[in-house]
Amino acid sequence: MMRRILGGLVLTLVLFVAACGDTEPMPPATPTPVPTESRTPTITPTPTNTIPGGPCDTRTPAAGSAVCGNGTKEGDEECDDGDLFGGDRCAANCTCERPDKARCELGGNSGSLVQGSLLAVRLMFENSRVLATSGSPREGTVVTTDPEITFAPGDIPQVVKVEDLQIDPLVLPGLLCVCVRGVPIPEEFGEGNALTSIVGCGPGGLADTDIFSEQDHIIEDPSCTTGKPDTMHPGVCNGLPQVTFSGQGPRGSSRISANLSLSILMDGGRCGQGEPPVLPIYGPDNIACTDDDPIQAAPNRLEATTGTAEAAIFDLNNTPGSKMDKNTRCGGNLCVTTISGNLIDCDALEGNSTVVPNGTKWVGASTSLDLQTIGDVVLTSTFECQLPQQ
Ligand SMILES: [Ca+2]
Ligand SMILES: [Ca+2]
Ligand SMILES: [Ca+2]
Ligand SMILES: [Ca+2]
Repeated sequence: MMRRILGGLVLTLVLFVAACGDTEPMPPATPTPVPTESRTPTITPTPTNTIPGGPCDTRTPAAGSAVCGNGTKEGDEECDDGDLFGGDRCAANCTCERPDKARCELGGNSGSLVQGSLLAVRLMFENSRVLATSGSPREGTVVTTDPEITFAPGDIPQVVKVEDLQIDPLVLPGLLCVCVRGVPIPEEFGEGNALTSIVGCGPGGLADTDIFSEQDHIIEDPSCTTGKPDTMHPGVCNGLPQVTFSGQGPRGSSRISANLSLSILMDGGRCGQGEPPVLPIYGPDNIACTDDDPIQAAPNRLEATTGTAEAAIFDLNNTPGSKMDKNTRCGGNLCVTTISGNLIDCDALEGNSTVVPNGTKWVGASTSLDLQTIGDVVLTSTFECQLPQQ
């Protein structure tokens, strides 16, 4: 079981604005410069791997046991470029990456549900897609230079380049426009990658496919060294978001970790469409959600799975003993704090690596505290691959 602390808020400010409905402009959440990237309006099939299907590492493998990431091609390794990152032709499990990308059109119920005690708001992803670069499965367990990282037999590592994460802005009509961007973390995901994932296509499936996110609004820490001072409730120390991974998913399970920035444009939900005037928040190019926009929020991590994701908040809204979980109410109905995904059809995936099979669904659940007006919220998100009907 792996436990770790996540940095922060995901998608949160959206709901604050959605809820309050007043016209006061909201200050952007810690606007920080985002590394260079560009929004790609149309799909440009230009894989970074320019070696079409052939071997990406022509060295003769050394005999003996293989350690992936040591820079030496050994045993059944197809390549070893000395790192454990993909997106650079040699995947994290030391297999050559496929030259074609696996495409997922976000459809079906793809979107996010943001819930506070008093409301629930749904935002949908439309016209959005993800193109993943895949390695290949290996027959045995892959041992790597990092003892924390191994691949079970049949695991397929994938990455998504920043330019291949094409999420159209989320619009709340009459209120605001949310720009969603992938932001690379080179030291964790590899150069230029905004997302990594593993698909467990071996007989043993995939470990750690259930995700539990919890946050405690009041923690006993007088100097608040293990939490964050609560700016809305002086004297209160907020616990940090905690994420726990557990369980063992069957063949076809997958887990993803993405680094996303969600910037909010207070433009009445126009998102750059329709009649002028053009707004200063669209930047010099007068187009919403491009690199020159003056507001670009700091990125946050999003963990998602084809298994089950659940979230809970304790001492909800600074009230000792109160909580938000699957047994409490959000906006009059039971809160949706547990959400389940759908497995990948590994046979279909391996038969046609350019398309992620229809119905594949990743889900995530996260928490945020002290959103202005609506207080603490649980956010559930769905990423479902649905190719349009022909
Ligand atoms: Ca090696
Ligand atoms: Ca590599
Ligand atoms: Ca507490
Ligand atoms: Ca712009």
